[in-house]
Amino acid sequence: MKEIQPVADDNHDDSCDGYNHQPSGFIAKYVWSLDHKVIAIQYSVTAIFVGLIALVLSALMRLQLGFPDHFSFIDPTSYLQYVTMHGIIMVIYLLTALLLGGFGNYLIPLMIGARDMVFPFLNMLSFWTYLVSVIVLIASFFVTGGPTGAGWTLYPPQAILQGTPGADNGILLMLLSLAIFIIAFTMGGLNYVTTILQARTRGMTLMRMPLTLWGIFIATILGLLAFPALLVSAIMMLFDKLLGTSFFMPAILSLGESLDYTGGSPILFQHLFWFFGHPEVYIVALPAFGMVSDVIATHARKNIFGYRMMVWAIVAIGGLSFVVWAHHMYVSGMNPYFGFFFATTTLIIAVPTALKVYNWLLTLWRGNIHFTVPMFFAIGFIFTFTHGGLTGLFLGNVIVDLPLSDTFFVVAHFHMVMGVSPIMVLFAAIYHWFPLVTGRMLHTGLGKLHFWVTFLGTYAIYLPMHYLGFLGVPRRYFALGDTNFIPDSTQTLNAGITVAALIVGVGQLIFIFNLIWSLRRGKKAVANPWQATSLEWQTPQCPPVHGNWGDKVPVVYRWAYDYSVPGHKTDFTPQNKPDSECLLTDKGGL
Ligand code: HEM
Ligand SMILES: [Cu+2]
Repeated sequence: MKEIQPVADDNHDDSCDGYNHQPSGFIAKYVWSLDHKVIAIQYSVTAIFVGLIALVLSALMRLQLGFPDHFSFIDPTSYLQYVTMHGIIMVIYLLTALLLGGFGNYLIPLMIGARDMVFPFLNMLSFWTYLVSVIVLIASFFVTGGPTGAGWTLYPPQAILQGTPGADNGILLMLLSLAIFIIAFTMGGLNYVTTILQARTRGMTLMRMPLTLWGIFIATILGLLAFPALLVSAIMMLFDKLLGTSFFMPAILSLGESLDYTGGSPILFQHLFWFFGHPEVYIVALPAFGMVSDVIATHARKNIFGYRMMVWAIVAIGGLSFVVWAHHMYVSGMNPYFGFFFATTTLIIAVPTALKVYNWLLTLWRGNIHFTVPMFFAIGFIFTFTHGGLTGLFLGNVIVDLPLSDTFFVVAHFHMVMGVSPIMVLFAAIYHWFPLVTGRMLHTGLGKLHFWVTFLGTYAIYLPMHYLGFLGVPRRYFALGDTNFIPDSTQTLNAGITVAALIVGVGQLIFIFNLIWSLRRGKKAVANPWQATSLEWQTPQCPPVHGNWGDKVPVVYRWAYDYSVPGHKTDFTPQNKPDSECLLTDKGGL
């Protein structure tokens, strides 16, 4: 048998072979780039761009809901298409892509002290595949019949039957695009997991990693386990549509004629979809939890309260998120005993989740809080997340969920918990890491204005929406018509919500302006402007260049939360500083 030759361990390679020269030429540097930082920016810009499309769609829906009969170009068909495209773009093509493809790519190698991802080529391929999935998705606006209007949950049988908007081409492109997205995600995800497990620098044990990385790491594992369920359902539904199989299609009479389908199970689709769909909430939430922890610790100059608890809470939430999916299906007619099981597991998730909220608050408690823009957004997140989480506790109970299901109460709940909250963290993160990425600071005044418009606007939109839900206003409805159990006053409320939504929407222009303006004109950032401890801020050049670490990768001596440690020279001690360089006395300080 041939002997296996040991391969050189180049994880801790101090030489700079292959890294001391930047790729030359615009195309090699910015288009077909293998550099994780460039790929991260490509992912982020694409995600923000589609996110803006989804924002415009939400404004169109709100216009219709607030001022019905005023906008002739919005008809019932297009309303359903807006709902669907808005929902799916926000959840998958914006949040998942920006948090993992964008921030995951940028931060993983830098925070663990690596030069790049372990499979840079796969990483590049992941972005281009993602771009193809976005193009296929957007193409559905331009085909006959337009995009699908089946709702972001794409439930069969209606998703592929005549009568549903986009039942011919729109749904095909949607399913195809999702399949391509999942391929892109898998290429990126395997890379993130392998890089975190294999390429950490000397001294960077798992339990010394910043929580940002723990969030990204566990979220990626969730994605790798959950997305396949969506992939198979998308492919099976494509077969139902194109080849006439009946995986999800029961025998159906349509307009008096029986269709060719028989024997399939629509409920099976719901199980598969939510087996993906619920973990998806945490694929978005866990990276946000991680990043907000680091923002809070840095801007409150305090170590994160209960680091180990925080890590295990992330792991526990990740694990539990796979056994709660059917709380989205209480009204599906499944066996009532299932409801009992899923309500219990759902409520158990509240324990590690609440623990995290307490720990954020305890980190702030008596901290030296700097009211920077990232800190504003981080505190905003604690508010919106707690509010969204609390209504989740209600909806987790079968009895409460039954009357509220498919009303605006649900819309308000999930927007608070997985719409607004992760976006708050994304803003915190962008204001926090922008100086690292670009070498310039974002404008603080504009940032605070952006925060207040977004934060107060969010409450103006979503608080009254809970009340609409109590009144029984159904979701995914173009117009309410003469519904006599719904009072006329809901119309006034809806108009108010729309005005708030438009203000929030326009308010995002402040942010976009700030991004573009600061990129060229913003104040030049000093190295490590927030005086943070984690490795991404300790690169020899700021912003970091190709290969990240010059000719020597860093060695790690401590965790990422040595803030305000008594006996240390400064109120922050970077992870790569040995004791000999940071203690006040050489006898070991206190
Ligand atoms: C200012 C920001 C936003 C506004 C004004 C807004 C507004 C809306 C409206 C009016 C609907 C349709 C309600 C209905 O008729 O059933 C909706 C649905 C939805 N939104 Fe948003 N939204 C915003 C941001 C977000 C974000 C950030 C997310 C990310 C998770 C998101 C996820 C969804 C989802 C998943 C649906 C359900 C789609 C469906 O029922 O198929 N939205 N949104
Ligand atoms: Cu769920």
